[in-house]
Amino acid sequence: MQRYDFREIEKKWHKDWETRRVFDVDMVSRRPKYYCLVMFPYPSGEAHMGHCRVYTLGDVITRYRRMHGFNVLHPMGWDAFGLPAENAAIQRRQHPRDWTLANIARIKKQFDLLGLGYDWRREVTACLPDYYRWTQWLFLLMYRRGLAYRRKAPVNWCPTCATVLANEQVVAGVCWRCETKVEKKELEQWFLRITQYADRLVDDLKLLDGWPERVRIMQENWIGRSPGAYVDFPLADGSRERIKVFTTRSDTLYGATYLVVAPEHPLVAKAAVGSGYGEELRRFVAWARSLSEIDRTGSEQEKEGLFTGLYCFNAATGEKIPVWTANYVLMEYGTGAVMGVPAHDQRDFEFARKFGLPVRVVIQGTGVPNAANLQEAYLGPGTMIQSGPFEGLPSEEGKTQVAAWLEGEGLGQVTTVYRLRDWLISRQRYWGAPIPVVYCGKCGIVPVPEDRLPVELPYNVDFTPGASPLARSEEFVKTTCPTCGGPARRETDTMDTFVDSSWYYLRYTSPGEDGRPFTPAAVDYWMPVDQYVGGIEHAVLHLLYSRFFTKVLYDEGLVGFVEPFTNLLANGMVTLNGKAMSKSKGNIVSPDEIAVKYGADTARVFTLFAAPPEKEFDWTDTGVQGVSRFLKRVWSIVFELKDSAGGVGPSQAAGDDPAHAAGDDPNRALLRSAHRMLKKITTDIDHHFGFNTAISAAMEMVNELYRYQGVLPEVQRSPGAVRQALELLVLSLAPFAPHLTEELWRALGHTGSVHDEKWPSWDESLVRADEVEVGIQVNGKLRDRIMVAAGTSEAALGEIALGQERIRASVEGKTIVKVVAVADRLVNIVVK
Ligand code: ANZ
Ligand code: ZN
Repeated sequence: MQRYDFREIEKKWHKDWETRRVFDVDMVSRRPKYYCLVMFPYPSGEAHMGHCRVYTLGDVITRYRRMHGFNVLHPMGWDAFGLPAENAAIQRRQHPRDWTLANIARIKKQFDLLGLGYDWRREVTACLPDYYRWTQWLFLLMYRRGLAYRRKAPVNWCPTCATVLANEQVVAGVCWRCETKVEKKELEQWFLRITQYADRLVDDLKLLDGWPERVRIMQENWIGRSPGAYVDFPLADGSRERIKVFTTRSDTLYGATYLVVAPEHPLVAKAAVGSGYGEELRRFVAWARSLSEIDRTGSEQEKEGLFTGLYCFNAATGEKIPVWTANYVLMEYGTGAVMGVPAHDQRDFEFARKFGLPVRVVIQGTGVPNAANLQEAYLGPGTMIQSGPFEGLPSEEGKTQVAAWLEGEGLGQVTTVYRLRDWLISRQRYWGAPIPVVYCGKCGIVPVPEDRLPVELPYNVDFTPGASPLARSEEFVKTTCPTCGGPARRETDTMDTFVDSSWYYLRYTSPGEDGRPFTPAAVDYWMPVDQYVGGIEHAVLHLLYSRFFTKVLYDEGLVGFVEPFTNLLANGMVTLNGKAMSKSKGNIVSPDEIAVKYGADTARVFTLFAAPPEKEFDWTDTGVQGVSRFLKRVWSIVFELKDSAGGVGPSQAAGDDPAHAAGDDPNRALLRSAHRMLKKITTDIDHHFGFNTAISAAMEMVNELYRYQGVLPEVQRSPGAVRQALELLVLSLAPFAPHLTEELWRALGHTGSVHDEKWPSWDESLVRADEVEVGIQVNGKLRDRIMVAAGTSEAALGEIALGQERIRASVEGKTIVKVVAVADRLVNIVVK
């Protein structure tokens, strides 16, 4: 028998697939299309087993769909702009472009080593001008549609380096490079108006039933749509000024016993001027500003607050109520001011109890105490009480009626607010797509004309600390105005890399297109993506931004669909000793290492077998060894049994009909095991990508084959049964272990590739159990269990049941009223 020399085998088949261009696809195929996409990687350093896992998932789905007769697009590319390249430039004096391209070459080799089948003609590299030219074009499209705009926003600023820092470059409040305390600075920045699409981004989530529910919920929460009302509270200082609050519960207006404004609210600064509270207020505001949003809003967070010295009127009750400021109210949400309703809002409740503010119950739920001895806020619906003319209304109705009354009085408006903010895309750094606008003294902001794209990144720039390398490049900055020809300056901000990844899936459909970002016919044919695979860490931003881009392109008439990704598989991470594998943490297992030691097929099968794809799993060497043994056993059993197998093709030796042999015939049993394995593997993959249980089923089958070989002498083996069992095993392992199975398929006498074979179908009559257990009840009580032939008729079942010893005993002396039987399940005998 030949040795399982995986190194030789894997090399041989890589070359074969490569020369036959097996994974190249085009649009002329008669097969139905299938677009299988895995999120493109950021090319830092080299790939680790986390990459191996997710890209294997994509490859298995691709090979599986090909075997089902689909024309499968499976492309790969590089999310190649971004901060780490720039950091590498600073730390190692290597140019970001050189560093990135070298990494790409390295990772590409690793991918080839794993036998991942890509159509490399479609490779997309986000940092190259032929791609970012169209990223810039899309920015201009947004600008033209009023979706890109500029305004002041705070950035992290290191005064020593005189540079803007990304959030990741601020480590415990100081600059990562020089450890100076980081400050906030206001700069003009570019935003994309994603909030204009907030409603559609929520509403269309219902189209995505091929997405995991938890991802849809995360998106919904991120957008955070809240229907409610603005309510105005006139200040009680005779100034006619009003404080506008946002509430989702206008039905609780009569229970508002105070107001709270955010520490950053302009009213606080005003109150601090010339009041006895000034000093204390200023100190409080400084303290609150230093906290992060999470620290301020977490439910665990201690509520801190201060009375501002101001009062206002509750227009509904006519009461004069105090105005406070507190850490738990955010300036960026709603209006930055809240009406405090302690009886019905938990945060208000805790705040009121702490500072002795009155608590008034205005919604009476069933079984809820209406006195002031509440232990916590009552959040549910109920009947409005202590609410003037609205007394007795159900609270749901109260929401609309109170809001309508407020509108009528000119004291409020019905509105909806969102948690979603516009997308800040400006980055004050070098390694990104330059934002294609210029500033002219005469004409103002002027977009670069499309035919002058791309605005190319200059190669020779200065990476030493200081302003952004682009801002210091005179050659880049100095330009002429496209409108008036006068002197102008280029924008030096580059785009967030999430912009690059918001449309790459479209570029794959037509990578050579150089008149527009993609060819409409190609997008029509391939899109939407049938199966998207990627890490759960992208569940919110990347997916939201891509959905937003798609909707804008739809509105522009460039695509004919509103959602880019029909089905989503969110895979879990691979950890090492409980920590996510990552280059920067230095805890990496390299796929090369595993491929050299055990083979690519082992690396692939291990990542699939270790856990269901959605779950994270911890890397173990013993797990890898187990899988390696399994593949060796597959190899050996095929070689050991192949001489007992009949010839290739449908020819069957006379008299060799194992499928119809007696129930206990070992040849028939082998065949049944093979068909059951096939059914289990197919349905596990189809229903929930259950690759791990699919592989277990193949493992059982291998055990079955060894048992068969042990008990049945060669002369009694059915050549037909052996061939079918071996072929079904090899075919159903083909997507998982593509090299091993390719070799075994040939060893079984085939001349073509196993990957060009059709996925087999199972024989249901073989799969079905021969015997089933049936319970027998007397008056609904279980009295006996018996084994009968599967499919026994209901009438016959009744007869058999009545003939059983125990049943006879338990019905003796009674009258049988009726016998109800359910085939293959149970019999119930009703007696009196
Ligand atoms: C009065 C009230 C009574 C409220 C009640 C709730 C329950 P969601 O659903 O998340 O949108 N709120 C408004 N602006 C806020 C801000 N800037 N910072 C912190 N909290 C703010 O939450 C809306 C509710 O959160 C609003 O409705 C408001 O409190 C509070 F029984 O108004 B509510
Ligand atoms: Zn000009």
